[in-house]
Amino acid sequence: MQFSKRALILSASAAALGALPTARAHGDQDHPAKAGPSRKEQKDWGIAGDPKAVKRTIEVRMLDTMRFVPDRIEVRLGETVRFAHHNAGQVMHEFVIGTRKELDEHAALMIRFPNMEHDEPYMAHVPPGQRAEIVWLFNRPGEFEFACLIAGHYSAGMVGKITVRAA
Ligand SMILES: [Cu+2]
Repeated sequence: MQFSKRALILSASAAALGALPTARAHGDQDHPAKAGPSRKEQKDWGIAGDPKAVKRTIEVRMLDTMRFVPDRIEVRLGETVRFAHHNAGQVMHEFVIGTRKELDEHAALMIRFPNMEHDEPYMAHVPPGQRAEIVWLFNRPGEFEFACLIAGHYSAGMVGKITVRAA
């Protein structure tokens, strides 16, 4: 399931951009058998964190006004953060961390394929009234975003910023 989604993203990116992101294609070929939420893959915005390393929990509420509260988050480089999500709304919401470019591409796919299943360690899918959490290690500095990629939500502004600062 994950592999086919990744293939879908790669082929859609290729169609959109006219070129494959070679680093990613290479990585997929090297590690074809690894799948599942426990997989640790270095991304530009960090890597799946060890729950034992968590020293800080950030609560994030998801609202049907297509907003996250808070929508600005600052972390230190090297910090492992537990995000504790609460969907306070009546519809499904998601929390997906990424670069602006990755989220833009993924959101476009979600509009074309609204029922596409996707699950990665940097995502949470939270049904109405429910809670979820993810643990993420921010081991790359920079400006990143988090977004709800459910069709229509991202374009309605369901997005926030994460700044990772070197100490
Ligand atoms: Cu949403």
